[in-house]
Amino acid sequence: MTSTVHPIRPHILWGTPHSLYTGKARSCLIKKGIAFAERCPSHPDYKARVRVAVGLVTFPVLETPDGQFIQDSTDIVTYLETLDSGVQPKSMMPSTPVQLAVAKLIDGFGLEGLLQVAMHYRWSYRDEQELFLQTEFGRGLYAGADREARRAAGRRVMDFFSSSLPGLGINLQTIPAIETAYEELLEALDVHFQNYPYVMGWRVSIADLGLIAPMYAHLGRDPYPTAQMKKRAPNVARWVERMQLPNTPDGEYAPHVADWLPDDAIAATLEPVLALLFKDWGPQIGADVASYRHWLDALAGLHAGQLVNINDGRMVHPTLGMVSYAWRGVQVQRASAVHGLWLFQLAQAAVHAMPADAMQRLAALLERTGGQDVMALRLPHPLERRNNVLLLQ
Ligand SMILES: N[C@@H](CCC(=O)N[C@@H](CS)C(=O)NCC(=O)O)C(=O)O
Repeated sequence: MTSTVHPIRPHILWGTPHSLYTGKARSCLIKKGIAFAERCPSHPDYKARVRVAVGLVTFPVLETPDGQFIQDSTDIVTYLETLDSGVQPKSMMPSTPVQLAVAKLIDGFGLEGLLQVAMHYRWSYRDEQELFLQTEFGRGLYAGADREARRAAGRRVMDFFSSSLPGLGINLQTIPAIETAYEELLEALDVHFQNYPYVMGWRVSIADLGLIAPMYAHLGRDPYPTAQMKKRAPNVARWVERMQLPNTPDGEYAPHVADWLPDDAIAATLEPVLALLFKDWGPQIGADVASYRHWLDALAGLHAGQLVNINDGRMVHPTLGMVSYAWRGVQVQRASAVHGLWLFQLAQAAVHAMPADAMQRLAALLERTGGQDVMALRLPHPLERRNNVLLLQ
């Protein structure tokens, strides 16, 4: 079903420049050419209307011209796909089966699999970017002209976010592996973006939107990691810029048809990226699936609509407790990420909907990229997102 883009009131994107998940929603609006205004939570309406409607202190939130408030960057993209301007040629969802499944997988990898590295480079190098971070956190909270008041507003919330490092498994033992994994990913992406402007080829997709979340606000905007990205992988830095531009000034590439690759093909240069996705996100998904199964087994009775979280509270990042797994020669201990399971489920749904011939092509791709075991993982019970939280379906 399609609805009409409101002619007068624009969409309002509630979020901030330094917010990881806002970056996904913003790039989607920009690339679809949908008029929108962006507002920070410092605006009085955030507390009065947005927070109340969403039931959580978080962003991004998309306020639609007809008065809906949509939280979650993935739900925002799903909604934007239903608008008139979301139909071809602006849809973010590849129309062929293997490309769609791969794009959804990369979407999830960006949003959850790369959260750890994004938070590491923001907070482990805090001393090198303290003033920037104070100003950026303050930008979301203080709208006045007093520079020191903005920095002070930022300082007041920064410790909350930097304290999330242990829960993400970021510590002195894991940091070398986190950095090596990221450097390998940058290298693979740099080669890919030398060949193509977008993840799935010549046209932007949901894969770019998931990946831009960590790659913009943290890794491509905070001073320390941005310098690393520019020095090591300038083609990735250029893609980050491209994702903020409405049309595609892709004149740096040889003449091309601005579409996904023909015949449901996956670019050869994307295969090393997928291999890293399975290697680096796979162990986390495996541990999270096991912790979900364990949690379900311990429930007295399972009922649809039950909140999937360690306690009964509504949380932006629900968890079922700590998990532990081996990864790149270290033991990672971190909070399980229920949201990552939901994103993995969305990718798997695309796999299960495939016709047999596509499944065969996907199987060959998984064999080449080491993804068979990861894609064979099964959630013990489907998750559902409703009323801005994750529930048992
Ligand atoms: N799944 C949500 C996550 C949103 C999110 O984590 N937003 C951050 C700001 S970028 C936040 O509100 N963090 C506060 C918290 O974790 O409690 C989405 O995709 O929009």
